[in-house]
Amino acid sequence: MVTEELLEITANAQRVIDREDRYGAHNYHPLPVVLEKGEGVFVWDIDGKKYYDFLSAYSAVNQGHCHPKIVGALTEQAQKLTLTSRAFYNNVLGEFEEYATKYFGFDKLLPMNTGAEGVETALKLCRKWAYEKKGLPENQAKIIVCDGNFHGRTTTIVSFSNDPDARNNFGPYTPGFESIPYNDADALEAALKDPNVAGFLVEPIQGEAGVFVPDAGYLTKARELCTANNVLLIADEVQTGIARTGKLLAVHHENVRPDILILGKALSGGVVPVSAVLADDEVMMCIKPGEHGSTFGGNPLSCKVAMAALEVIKDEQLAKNAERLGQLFRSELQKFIDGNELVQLVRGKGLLNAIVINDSPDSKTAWNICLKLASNGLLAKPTHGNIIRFAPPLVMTEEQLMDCLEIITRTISEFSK
Ligand code: IF1
Repeated sequence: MVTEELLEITANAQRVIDREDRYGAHNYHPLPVVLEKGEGVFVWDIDGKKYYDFLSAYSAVNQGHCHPKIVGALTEQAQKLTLTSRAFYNNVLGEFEEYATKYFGFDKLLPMNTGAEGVETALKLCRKWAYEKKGLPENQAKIIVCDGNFHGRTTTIVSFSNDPDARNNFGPYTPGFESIPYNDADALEAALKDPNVAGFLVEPIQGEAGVFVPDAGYLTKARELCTANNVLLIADEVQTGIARTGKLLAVHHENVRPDILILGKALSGGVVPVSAVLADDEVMMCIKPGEHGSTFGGNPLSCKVAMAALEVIKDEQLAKNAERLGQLFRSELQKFIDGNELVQLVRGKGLLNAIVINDSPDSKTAWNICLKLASNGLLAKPTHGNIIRFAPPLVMTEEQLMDCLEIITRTISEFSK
């Protein structure tokens, strides 16, 4: 089947797509849908067609598109003061730091902008701590990462990626990283025998790899091993955090407390880029004035937006909603899968879920299903090959979820004939 049969591309949309093709870098391959408006769980394209958003901008709009409370905080602060740089104090950053450190339970917060900057900050902080507190020999600090990881797109971060698309021809690569199999506590235990290990960077659920949920107890074991070997446990909750998996943080499913916590995406509700690294004084105070920073990091506009975004998570009990609707989503979809050959399985936690299509990873089936889903009014996108991620905003109601399940099962059935 070709695109036209699966999804109509109007002349309006084609014009926009062609213009981007002509003037924009080709660093993405988007679904041929041109969006113009978003509100709550819905988005509208330039022709006024309405869709359920089942990607949530990769879990950045957990609070729903254009949440009035978050946009209100943005517009109010935007008319007062947007950016001072950290050359001076401003009256908002300290308020955000106090609010967020108490919200997540850490001594201090270092504000940045993108998730990748948050990860880079955590890596630098871990290395600094390793030399200045653990006493590792200069330039010998090693950080353990997991196969299948996705932590961003900087040259250091892709240095420890094993995804050829993310890594190839971006060398020379940053040294000091060792990759071990994900969800394998024995492999971690073996890797930690090296006395030069400074930290273990891990996603509590691997998002881009295809929503891999580790075995129960894996994070607990990782915590114990890191503590026993005086190694920092670094949790990348950029995608799994902020209530996405049915708890405020995915590590809370096992009551695990990392030494360094990385947040991003829905920390701002998808309104402006906000990321943050949280840690206790023992680690955070290793970075001294002038040793790390960012022009926009901690700007008053972002801080007000982030506080509003976090308030919405609490006020609207979005973690509880994600937990309840996630269980409903997986159980209802499982009933369908039991009678359908095309879908192998559904997996996930809270409202971070994925289905695996019963076809070769390089088949177009998952992509074509997403084209047809768009035609039927629901936006989702394959991660790798034959895996489709389903991650709607956490403000979804049960009725809307059931409506989406009808669209998903009807669409897949159309492919199964
Ligand atoms: C793309 C998905 C990918 C992340 C985790 C850090 C970052 C991300 C766990 C960096 C970013 C985004 C990036 C975007 C696609 C999307 C993504 F898993 F969310 F779907 F790629 F894996 N840690 N994830 O997931 O945050 O710098 O982007 O703010 O790059 O294609 P960022």
